[in-house]
Order: sequence, then C-alpha cells, then structure tokens
Amino acid sequence: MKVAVVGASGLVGQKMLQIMSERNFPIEELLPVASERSVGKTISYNGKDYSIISMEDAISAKPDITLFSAGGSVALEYAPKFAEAGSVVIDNSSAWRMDAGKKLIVPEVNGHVLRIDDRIIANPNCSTIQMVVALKPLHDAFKIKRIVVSTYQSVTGSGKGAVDQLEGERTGKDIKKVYPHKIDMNALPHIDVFQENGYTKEEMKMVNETMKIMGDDSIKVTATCVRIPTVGGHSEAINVEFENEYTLEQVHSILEKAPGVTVVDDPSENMYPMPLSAHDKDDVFVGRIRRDETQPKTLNLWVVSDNLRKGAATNTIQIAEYMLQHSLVY
Ligand code: 2RA
Repeated sequence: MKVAVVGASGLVGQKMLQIMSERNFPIEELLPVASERSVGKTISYNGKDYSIISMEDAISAKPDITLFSAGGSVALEYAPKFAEAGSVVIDNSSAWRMDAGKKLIVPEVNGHVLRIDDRIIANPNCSTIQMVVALKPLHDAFKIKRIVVSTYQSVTGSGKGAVDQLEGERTGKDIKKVYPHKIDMNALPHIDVFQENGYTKEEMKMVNETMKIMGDDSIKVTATCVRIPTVGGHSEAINVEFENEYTLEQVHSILEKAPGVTVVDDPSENMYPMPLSAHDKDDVFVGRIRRDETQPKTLNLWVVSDNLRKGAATNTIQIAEYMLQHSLVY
C-alpha cells in the first residue's frame, strides 16, 4: 500500500503513524505530507526518516490511501484532489462529516455502510466516537430516546498549542496563549466556537454526528463540552433515556460483549474508568453504570477513552483496515 499522511507532524498525524506501526498496517511506501513551511523536514516511521513532501507531489504520487489530519480548510481543498487521483481519503476534520454524500464512520457501529465508491470518508469527532461505541449496543437493545451528556475533555484535543499553553502556565515559560483563560486548575465550558443557539460547535457535533452515525434522527442529544487540564483522554457523564425498560444485569451483559468496550465498574474496589488509566489504549472504558432513579427507563454511565487514539488516529486506521479487509480499496 502507498499511504499518504497529511498533517504528519501534528499530534494526530504522529499518533496515526504510531498506530499504523503498532498494527503493522501494510505500508509499502509512506508519503508524509504537510504545509509548504514543513516541506523538507523529516519525520520518522519504524526507525526510518522520511522527508515531508508537498500536497502537489503527494497527489502526483497517487497514494492508495490518504489519511488527513490538517484542519477543515485543507481537507475541503485537497481531499477531492487526492480522491480524483484514485486515493481513498479518510479525514479527521469536521469538513466532510455532515456532507450528505459522505460517510461518517465508527467501524464497530456503522462500518457495514462503507462501499467501494466511498472515496472521501469522515472520521467523527473524538467525543462523539467514544459515546456511540458505548451506546450503540444499548440502542440496539432498548432504543435510545434522549441523551444528556457532559464531557470533560483533555487539553490534547485542542492540539499542540493548548498543550504548550498548559505547560507554560505550569512552568512559567512564556508561551503564546490559544485559550482566552488559564487552563491549569480550571474547567473551561468552551470547546470550539459559540453558535447562535448558545451551544459550542463541539456540542453541536455531538448532537448531529450521533444521529448520522447511529442512523436514527429520532435520537435527541443535548451536550455540555468542557475542557480540563488532563492528559490521557476524554471523560463523559452520560444520562440516557430509552424507549424500553432495561435491567442493570442486561446492560452489564451487553456492554461486556460490546466491540471496542471494556467495562470497569466496581466502586467497592474504587474501580471506574479514568483518563490516566485509559491513556494509550484503544478501548472505550465504561463504568459507574447505574439507574437514574429520578425517571423510568433511564441510565447513567461514565465513559472514558484516549481521544488521540480511538477518538482520532485509531478509528481512522480501523476505517482503513475495514476498507482493505472488505476489498473496498482499488
Ligand atoms: C477537541 N474534539 O477535543 C475536539 C477536537 N479534537 O478539542
């Protein structure tokens, strides 16, 4: 496979390379791609140095698969050019997610909808991915009516700038601020930009992407997305109301068998998911499973996952693996 990675030097780009190496992704030729200012710099993969090349050179090389993590405007401009050159493109930005003609994929949830003519595929938002991996098996069993979710998102989701700002706040180093307020020892209910309706773009991604991935526009979602100074992953407190009644035994049994899910739920032993324990793992960890005693058919869950792995890079690679395993890459 000839594989291009656009945004190879960024946090997610680097994580995609790490995960392809871990999973022995079948790369015969690697094309690291970045903006003009990075052309010529080197990145390493499997102990070998590769020079970063330009978009134009990468397109001319006609990669079989192109993985994007370079922001929405770059994806909008260049993904179609790579696709026209014959590549399957998987993009981490929000650019194509809500495009009616593009698939929004979490392989465990809706990988089966992928087809050979899918040339640009969108990787969902990290906070959406972990939520639908945990909730899809419960939706299949009890049919979700409404989701109320509060997130506690690692600063790594903002990219290197925010991680640098946090480090600067802690060490006193003079670092360019990307957040309007201090991140350290704080909780910022502000991820991405505010919309007319008072919600942030991040919160509306969870609303809209969930319905598209689950294939059910009847699912109501309301979200509050909060940035916190942790590393290791995003955490989510999820309150989910079903159309049908459930038992906690059924919920545990379903989640323990669910693809991509690990249940960590024994409060008597202080066992519950945490970002530090989810860090650098690919599963979605679910715990604090308990009935909402204030209304029937409603459940509370605590869901944690590494936002750079399953929330971005691993899901992207899993989509590419799915396409290869089902002969959808020509
Ligand atoms: C964040 N989900 O956490 C967004 C984008 N990675 O900032």
